This record gives sequence, C-alpha cells and structure tokens, in this order.
Amino acid sequence: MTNSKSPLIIDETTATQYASQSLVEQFLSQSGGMEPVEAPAEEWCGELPAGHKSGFVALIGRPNVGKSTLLNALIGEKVAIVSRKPQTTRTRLSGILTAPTHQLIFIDTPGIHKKMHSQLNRKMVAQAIASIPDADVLYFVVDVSTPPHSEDKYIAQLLQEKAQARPVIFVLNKMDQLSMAAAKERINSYWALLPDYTDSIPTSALHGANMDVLLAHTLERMPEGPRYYPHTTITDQTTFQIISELVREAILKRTYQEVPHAAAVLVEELEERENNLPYISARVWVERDSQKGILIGKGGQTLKQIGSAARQEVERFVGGKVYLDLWVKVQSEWRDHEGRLHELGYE
Ligand SMILES: Nc1nc2c(ncn2[C@@H]2O[C@H](COP(=O)(O)OP(=O)(O)O)[C@@H](O)[C@H]2O)c(=O)[nH]1
Ligand SMILES: [Mg+2]
Repeated sequence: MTNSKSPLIIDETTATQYASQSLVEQFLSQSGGMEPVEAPAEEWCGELPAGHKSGFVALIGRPNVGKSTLLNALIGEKVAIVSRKPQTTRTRLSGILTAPTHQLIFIDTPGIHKKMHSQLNRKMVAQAIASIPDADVLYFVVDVSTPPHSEDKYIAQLLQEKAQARPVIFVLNKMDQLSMAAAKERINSYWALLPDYTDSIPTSALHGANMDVLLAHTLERMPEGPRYYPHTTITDQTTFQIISELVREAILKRTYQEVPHAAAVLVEELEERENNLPYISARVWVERDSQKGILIGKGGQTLKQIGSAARQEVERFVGGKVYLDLWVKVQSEWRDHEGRLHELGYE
C-alpha cells in the first residue's frame, strides 16, 4: 500500500466524530492529500498569536515505567498502546497537543534497557537514544513505586552525556503506588541519579494526575516557534499503524512468556465491502509453530478472543463497526531479519 504513509488526522473533539465518516472515506481522503472537510473554528484561522510556543518533548525511561500511559494522558487520546509487559512500545511515535497558543510534540520511545538480544531490540534502544538530541525538553520518566533500577542509572548517565543543555524534567510516575512514609527517601534516591535535573513533577499517568502541572512546567521551557502540524493532527502514525498496534495490544494482554515478544502485526487490507462495513485484514506473525498454536488456542478460542477485543478497540478508534479478520503466520526469526523488520515498519 503506497498510501498508508499519511499521518492520522483527527477532529478537534474526539475520535467519536469518526462516526460521521467511515474509516475508508477518511483513509482515502487523507491519502489523496485533501484538506479536512469541515472549516476550522475561528481560533485556528489567521496568524498565530504573538509568543506562540512549540517544540519537542522526548519521553525517556526504562521499560514499563508508564511512558506510553503518560503520552496518552497528556494528549487525552489513546495514541500509544499500553501493557504490563516490558517492551510494548517498539517504535518512536508522536502525540501532538495543539492549543491556540502552543503546540507540543511528545515523542514516546521504546524503553531503554541493556539486554539487547535481537536486532529489533537494538533498533528499539537506538531509536530511544537518538531522540535525546532532537528534543527541546526531556522527560526522565521513572517508576517511584520501586527503588531505582540499574537501568535507571544507565539512562541517567546517557542523559548526562547526550542531553547537553536541554532541560531534563524528572517525571516521578506511579505516585499512586507510593506511601507518604516512603516517599521522601524514594524520591531522593531518584534525584541522586541525576543531580543537575531542571525540574521534577510527581505524577500518576494512570489517573491523569498532575498532567496540567507537568504541561505548565514544560511550556515554561519551550521556545517560541511555529505550529509544525495542522491542529487536527494528533499523531504521526498512520491509520494502518494504529490498527496494527491495537491488534498487537490485544495479543499482549492475552498471551504470555515469549509469545508477546515474538508477535508482530501487519494490516494488509482495509476496504469497504458491499454492506458498507470496513473490512480489515491483519496478519499476525509469530516465530514458531508452537507460538502459532498458543495464539490460536484450543478450537481457535484464543485467537477469537484476541480478534474480538481488538475489533472493539478498533471500533472505538474509528467510531463505527468494522469487520476484522486475523491470520496467523509463522515467520521464523523476523526479529533478526532486516527485510522483515523493514516490512513491519521497524526502522
Ligand atoms: N499504578 C500505576 N500504574 C501505571 C501508571 N502509569 C502506567 N502504569 C501502568 O504501568 C504499565 C506499563 O505502562 P506503559 O505505559 O506501557 O509503560 P512504558 O513501557 O514505559 O510505555 C501498565 O500496566 C500501566 O497501566 C501510574 O501512574 N500508576
Ligand atoms: Mg511504551
């Protein structure tokens, strides 16, 4: 598909506005380079106000600290998938927050960790590290529900080396899991990792707590600048990529051990059928026959559950009914195969 590269455009309010426009129409209009049909509200027209600020914020941290949850909470839309499993996020992706006076582009990154077994792992960590010098502000996201981990130390060192003059904000996440009694000592132990941090904000991304404070502190450190994206764009991911990720999320939530890490999803088809229902066909790759067996389950039960959960998420995202077909295919060693990684969009 050549036209699967256009960024996802979303209406001002919520994804439910998709209800008025089918997934396919929207997809085709994007790929044709057409402007959104509705005229923008007055506040989005004309010149930017004096002092308009904009810039990039990179979310850096070890796996599972809540970076993707934080991104979704900041944007107010689900643009990144989340799971309890480490290494859920495989690529660098953006969430774009536009207001009349500013535009912040948040870059969610794969977690930085040291066990890099596969080519995919190496690419994931390289992407996270590469986003450091591109950012105007860095969030060092940590999970205060546990003491600092050796990987937190490693990231602090990386930030010290690569952040240069860029402000680093400590995001002390999962505060909802920390008792008052333990808080002082715990937070001090994180601050000690990077003594020259610029700012520090306690958050609970899961509950959306302190997002406004974090945003205000971030804006203070943003330079004046243009609006880089139209105000309707909330992520750089394409519709195809988001659907693949939603399917992968359903897999991550229902499989264990090596299966989640061995699974990749490729949306192969998206078309309108006679009954007006968008038809989506996605192929799930695993690395071994045994994993295929686990994914399909007894009498096809597991795949059925995954398909049903994924379909509901996709329907929520597009704001209407869809037909989702999943196919499982064994692609041995795809995580170490350059061509296959490319096909999946893992650059
Ligand atoms: N209790 C609690 N859990 C959180 C919070 N933020 C994220 N989580 C959970 O932590 C897990 C990992 O989150 P995720 O955003 O995928 O982490 P990432 O790997 O850093 O992107 C998920 O189960 C989230 O629901 C938080 O503030 N409090
Ligand atoms: Mg993530």
